[in-house]
Amino acid sequence: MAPGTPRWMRRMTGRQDRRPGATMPERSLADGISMWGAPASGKTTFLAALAVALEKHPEARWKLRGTDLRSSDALSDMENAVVDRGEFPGASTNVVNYNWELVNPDPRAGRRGPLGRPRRDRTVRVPLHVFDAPGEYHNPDTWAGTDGAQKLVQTMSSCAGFIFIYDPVHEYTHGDAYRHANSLLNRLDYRLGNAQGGFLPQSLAVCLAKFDDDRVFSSAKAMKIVDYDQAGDGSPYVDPDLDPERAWEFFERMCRVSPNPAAQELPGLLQLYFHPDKIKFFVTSSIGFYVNPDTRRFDPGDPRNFIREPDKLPTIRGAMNPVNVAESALWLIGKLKGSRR
Ligand SMILES: Nc1nc2c(ncn2[C@@H]2O[C@H](COP(=O)(O)OP(=O)(O)OP(=O)(O)O)[C@@H](O)[C@H]2O)c(=O)[nH]1
Ligand SMILES: [Mg+2]
Repeated sequence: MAPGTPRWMRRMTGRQDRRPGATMPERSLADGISMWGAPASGKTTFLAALAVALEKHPEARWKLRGTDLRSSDALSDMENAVVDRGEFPGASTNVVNYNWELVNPDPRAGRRGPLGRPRRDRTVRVPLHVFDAPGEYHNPDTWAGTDGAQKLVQTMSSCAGFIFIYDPVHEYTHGDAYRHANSLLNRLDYRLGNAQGGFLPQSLAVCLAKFDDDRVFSSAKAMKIVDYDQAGDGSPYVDPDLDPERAWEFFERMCRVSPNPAAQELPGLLQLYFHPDKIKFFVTSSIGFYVNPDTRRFDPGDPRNFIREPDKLPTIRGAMNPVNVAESALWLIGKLKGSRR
């Protein structure tokens, strides 16, 4: 600033602009992640599957734990419902937040080293603050009149990452994904869009959900992007590190199933708002495919892991075998660790 600048002007420039309508920098929630997606796209089921997915992760076994009693109880309730009783969560009715921590245990901690001294405890602990809201709160037609929905935009602004769930099965009948994304992105951009490069500062895991559904699975097979876990139970999966061009091509293809042509704009829209280094696409399923408990193998002739009967709520048929749930969450958490705002 020029040496002759009046003192009042110097004071102004160092401050946040608090005039109505000004873009306000949000207070950062460096370990905060918000779930985001249309109603019934599978956000809460994804969270319920997260602990199981982390425990089953073949390379790094992580434990998810609550850091307060409420969050700890919520975690066990969610896990018991999907794992023990085979129940899907009910539709969310308000914004809930969980204070969790990821723990990568160190079995050698405390053991005596070669010189007889106890080894250092190398347990890794990563704090995780998760928000889950009803998909309806992302609906611009209703959110303006709802306190909870308005607060959600504020909460999301302060989070460092989002898990965006795109559900092609729901989209096929409802065609509402674009609407739930576009208005929200505009609101977030209004608050935060003056970050470097003109992007939103958050990282985004784009999760195409319900890979286990026959139609999604067939489309992935038709695109030749499905692998099988030959070393394990033979279950299908899509490589989380699939060539990004092929990954986005699959996303685009799954957006074309929508009766609403606006859905085709969705991949481009997301790429416009998030920096290319901070966005990644995953093909996911929270429940995964059915694995025969006798043979412990996936049977291509009997892949479906849910039971849907007329006039009854759908239930989970066998063990939970989440696909790319841990992988997408760990990728996002890795991004947050590297970019504390
Ligand atoms: N096939 C299959 N269906 C799933 C999966 N996850 C969720 N579902 C189905 O999708 C429904 C909705 O899942 P929720 O997790 O409640 O969806 P949500 O996005 O939290 O919904 P709201 O809270 O209403 O916004 C469930 O009741 C299941 O029928 C999955 O991995 N595979
Ligand atoms: Mg929910």
